[in-house]
Amino acid sequence: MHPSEIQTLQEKAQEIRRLIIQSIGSIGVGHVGGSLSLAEVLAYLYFHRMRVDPANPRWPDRDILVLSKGHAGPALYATLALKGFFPIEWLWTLNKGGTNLPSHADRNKTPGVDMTAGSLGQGLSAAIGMALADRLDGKKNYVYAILGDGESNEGQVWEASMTAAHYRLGNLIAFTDYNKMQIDGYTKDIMNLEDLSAKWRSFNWHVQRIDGHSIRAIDAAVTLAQAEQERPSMIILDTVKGKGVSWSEGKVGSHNMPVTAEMVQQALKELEAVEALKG
Ligand SMILES: Cc1ncc(C[n+]2csc(CCOP(=O)(O)OP(=O)(O)O)c2C)c(N)n1
Ligand SMILES: [Mg+2]
Repeated sequence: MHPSEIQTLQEKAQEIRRLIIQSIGSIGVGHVGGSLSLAEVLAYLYFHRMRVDPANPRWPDRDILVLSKGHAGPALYATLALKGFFPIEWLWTLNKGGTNLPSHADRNKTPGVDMTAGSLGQGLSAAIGMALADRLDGKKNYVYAILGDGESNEGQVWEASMTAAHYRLGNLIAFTDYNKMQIDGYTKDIMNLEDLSAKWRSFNWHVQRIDGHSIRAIDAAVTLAQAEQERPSMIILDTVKGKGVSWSEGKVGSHNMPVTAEMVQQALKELEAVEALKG
């Protein structure tokens, strides 16, 4: 990837972060932490890798993303709005009465959302169904799925893991947003996942573990994952919950938190400062 492309995608990730904070700020409370940790992977997928058409959200040959950790809806909405699936102004209706953007992703409400989620543990199974169907139809697309580390406490994730490997779903690329925290505390204390790479490998997946905030690393990993055609891929993203904003970064309390107008202003300054440093 050319350095200028990486720079552009890093800036896009910061833009996604600013919109996440502004949209959650407009209702005053929401899932900040697990939304901010996804900014780079979503920027990369939607602005570099996925074949989608904002003018035709249900284009049958598109690449698909299942955001299994559906509570991070605000991150997906910010990305889809920037990509042109719907007007940016919709973001200021987040989770309000009559909105098209409920706090958890809903495919029947939001253009560009490919799967409804929020009840944790189910998204990978849905992604497997889509990947199987698309392969049967002879499509050349990819199905992506994003899981949480806390979500991976769910038994259904591991049933799905076995199933995807059994059916040799080379067109399925999943990510675990390994931000080390979940709703009630640190993942290592609640249900230790380690050795997470070894677990997925033993289920016969192609596994990589990378810095989930590095566009370059994400690009290299997705490229390798696409080259693997006989096995599904898991890309474990080492991330930081609440990344990019001092009042949320690395804080368990950022999971679902109040966001005041002052906090929005502070966050916007911090996120712009980072961009200026990089530029
Ligand atoms: C089946 C189910 N159980 C419980 C919840 C409540 N819940 C919402 S988010 C969350 C924590 C998820 O942790 P993680 O997957 O690590 O998310 P992230 O850190 O990315 O926010 C829980 C328990 C839920 N949405 N679904
Ligand atoms: Mg987590």
